[in-house]
Amino acid sequence: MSSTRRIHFRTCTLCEAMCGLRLTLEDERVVDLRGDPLDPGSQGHICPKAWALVDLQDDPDRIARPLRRKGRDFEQVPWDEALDEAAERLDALRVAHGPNSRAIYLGNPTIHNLGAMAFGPALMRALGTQNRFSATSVDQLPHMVVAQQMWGHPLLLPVPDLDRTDLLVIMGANPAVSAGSLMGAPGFPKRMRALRERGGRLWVFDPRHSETARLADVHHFVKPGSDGWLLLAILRRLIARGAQPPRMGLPVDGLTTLQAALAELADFDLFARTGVPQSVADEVADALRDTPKAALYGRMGLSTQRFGTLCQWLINLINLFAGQLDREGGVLFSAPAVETRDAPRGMGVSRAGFGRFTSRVRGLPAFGGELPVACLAEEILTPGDGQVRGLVTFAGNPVLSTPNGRRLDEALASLDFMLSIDLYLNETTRHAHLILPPAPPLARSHYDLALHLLATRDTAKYSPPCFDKDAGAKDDWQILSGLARRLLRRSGAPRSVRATAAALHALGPEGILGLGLRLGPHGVRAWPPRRGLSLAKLRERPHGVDLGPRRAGTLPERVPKGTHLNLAPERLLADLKRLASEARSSAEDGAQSLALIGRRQLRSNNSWLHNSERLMRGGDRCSVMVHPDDATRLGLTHGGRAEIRTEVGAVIALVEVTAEMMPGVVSLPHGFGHDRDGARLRVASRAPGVSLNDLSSELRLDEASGNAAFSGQPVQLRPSD
Ligand SMILES: Nc1nc2c(c(=O)[nH]1)N[C@H]1C(S)=C(S)[C@@H](COP(=O)(O)OP(=O)(O)OC[C@H]3O[C@@H](n4cnc5c(=O)[nH]c(N)nc54)[C@H](O)[C@@H]3O)O[C@H]1N2
Ligand SMILES: Nc1nc2c(c(=O)[nH]1)N[C@H]1C(S)=C(S)[C@@H](COP(=O)(O)OP(=O)(O)OC[C@H]3O[C@@H](n4cnc5c(=O)[nH]c(N)nc54)[C@H](O)[C@@H]3O)O[C@H]1N2
Ligand code: SF4
Ligand SMILES: [Mo]
Repeated sequence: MSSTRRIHFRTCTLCEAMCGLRLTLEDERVVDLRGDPLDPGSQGHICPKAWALVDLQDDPDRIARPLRRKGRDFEQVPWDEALDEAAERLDALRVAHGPNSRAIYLGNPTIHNLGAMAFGPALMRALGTQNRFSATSVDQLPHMVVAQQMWGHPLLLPVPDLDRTDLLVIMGANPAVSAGSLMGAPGFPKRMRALRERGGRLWVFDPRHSETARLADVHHFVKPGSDGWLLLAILRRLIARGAQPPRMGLPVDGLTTLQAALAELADFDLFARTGVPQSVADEVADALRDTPKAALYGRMGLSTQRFGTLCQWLINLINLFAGQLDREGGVLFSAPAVETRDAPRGMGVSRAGFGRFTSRVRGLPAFGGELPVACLAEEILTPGDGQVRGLVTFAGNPVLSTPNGRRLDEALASLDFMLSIDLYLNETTRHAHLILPPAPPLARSHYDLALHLLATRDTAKYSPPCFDKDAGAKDDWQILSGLARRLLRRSGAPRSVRATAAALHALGPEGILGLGLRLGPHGVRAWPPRRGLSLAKLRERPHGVDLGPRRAGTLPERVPKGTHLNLAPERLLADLKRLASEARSSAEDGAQSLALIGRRQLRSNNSWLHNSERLMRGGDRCSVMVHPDDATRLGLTHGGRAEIRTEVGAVIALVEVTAEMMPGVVSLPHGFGHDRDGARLRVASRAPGVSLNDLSSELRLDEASGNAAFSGQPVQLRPSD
């Protein structure tokens, strides 16, 4: 019998790089997977994680049917019964305790999922709760806050012009491993080689000599959490040398206020605060200004620290004063084929910024209609009016991914009702009363509605499903929409609201995408109709479409009408004062302690690809990295074990002694800790590791945004058996 062979092209949905994949199938089994050289964005690049898409498809642990808790176990339930029950139990909570008694948490894979992007907002509207949480507040919230405060659009984020810049300064990011974040950077090492070949330079500031630092011309250790000072020193040098913001095509507010606030700051000893000499800050400032094409970029290490928002504000200001904001070779705004002017609302993010409401227990402000996830556990555990009694998790694993995960773990066990829409029975979903599993990534269609906004090149690509769904399986969008419509019916929503939900359902993700493409800047309305982008056109181009290099000077067209560029928003000025007051009180975290930072690995993705045999080869990787001097002082040996303790908890991990670390800093990867009862993760539980977030405190926040401040948490280490 002859075998049937076919080739399938699609976009990888695992990270922001959006790599083009080329899969070869024989008799419906994937026998080869490689980068698609004709994909205009990734140009043939892929990373080892891509194979995990195949592993997900075949994983016997992946949930195939809805599950209902029965005692300590789960039983299968038919779809309609499961959806009806979910709606009934969520609605019963509304009737008894009001809409805010139900919370929702959206995890990171939501953004990589066409159906979830298109129908997540429908579920949120139907729930009508203020208790909305997501991975945003353990990730990129500061960037959104700063963009909203400076130019009124929380999702319009400047992205380095990687392929044209001649100087890239990276602080607190490791794109050689992560493939870039808020900077889709497939094939980052190759692109850095190209930078070097054209005479360009890469400078890295990181408390670890990371994989990215290894590619750099210059690497400096910087004390975790101290980058605000370094950035301040750079900005002050620029201004001292007479730099002025160039014309941006928008009225500029706050210049004198900003200059006055900077002038008011007392001088400080940069080296003592950061470990970086003043001369280096001066050099960075001068190089950013004197190199015609240069970009400063800061990511997770900066976003998730106590002054994360301040850092991102200063980065924008430095790029602006150096003449690199919205400039070719500097940092640019992407122009996706599906227009983003209304993207915030479309994606369920309110443009309202801060101040609409605050969290019940701690009074943390909501941003964009969402509360910081660091306060989710207390909202569940604290009795009283408005207490959260029901929770929906969608594509998230907050027990491992949010600060003080142990406390949340306990909180979840106390809920009246928890629904998880997820592929796995893991550390979080084990608490659910109902689990609704979607079809896996290779069995669904894809278009990146959000991530093109953050891409280093404008492209568009539609991927049809590679496999048919199993009989009786549902896509995420069908689950979200099905649940939303049931909730609307139960709560007696007006007929017009229900009709809109029904119309959207009838359109489905493809219909919504098709409309978005036609109405977007490259759609049929912009070009002669035959040449414009449409879904039909994308279907004919399986490798995707290149929309050309990104343009400079687009900020004025992209922001809401009447927007001024605000250099000195009050909230950020207040944060500058907060930083300065720490200088006076010298609030360094305990002298005896080390500073803890996180780490990402090439063969791992947050908390959820640890069930892939292929990625997990090679034993225990959840090691704590320690500098040799610290190891000697503390009596720790390479290959031995250490207890790592914070005010929140303690874990025991394998010790890796390495001069990669800055003295005084230790690093543990995040996303591990797969040893909890009731989870069904056969591969992951073999090398479970420990959870970094059993150590992080939910009280340690970037105050300006409410984002979790992971970096620089003080820890104590001692030898353990
Ligand atoms: N392989 C792989 N790729 C991924 C992921 C993954 O889990 N695995 N996750 C994806 C996700 S969700 C995201 S958001 C992105 C994140 O993408 P990145 O931001 O590039 O990734 P991180 O590895 O978190 O990089 C943070 C860097 O900051 C350093 N750092 C920590 N604290 C500080 C500090 O205080 N100051 C300075 N200057 N540096 C500091 C760390 O040592 C580390 O090198 O990666 C994405 N890509
Ligand atoms: N200490 C510390 N904590 C961190 C970080 C850190 O660097 N340090 N990084 C933070 C960052 S940047 C992020 S983004 C978060 C991630 O935090 P989360 O988003 O909460 O967690 P993930 O590990 O991404 O878990 C994803 C979940 O979605 C499920 N899933 C995967 N694909 C799909 C799908 O298509 N549909 C559905 N319905 N479910 C799916 C998986 O089974 C898994 O349960 O972690 C954050 N936490
Ligand atoms: S870099 Fe990201 S998008 Fe590219 S193959 Fe790896 S996981 Fe997929
Ligand atoms: Mo993330």
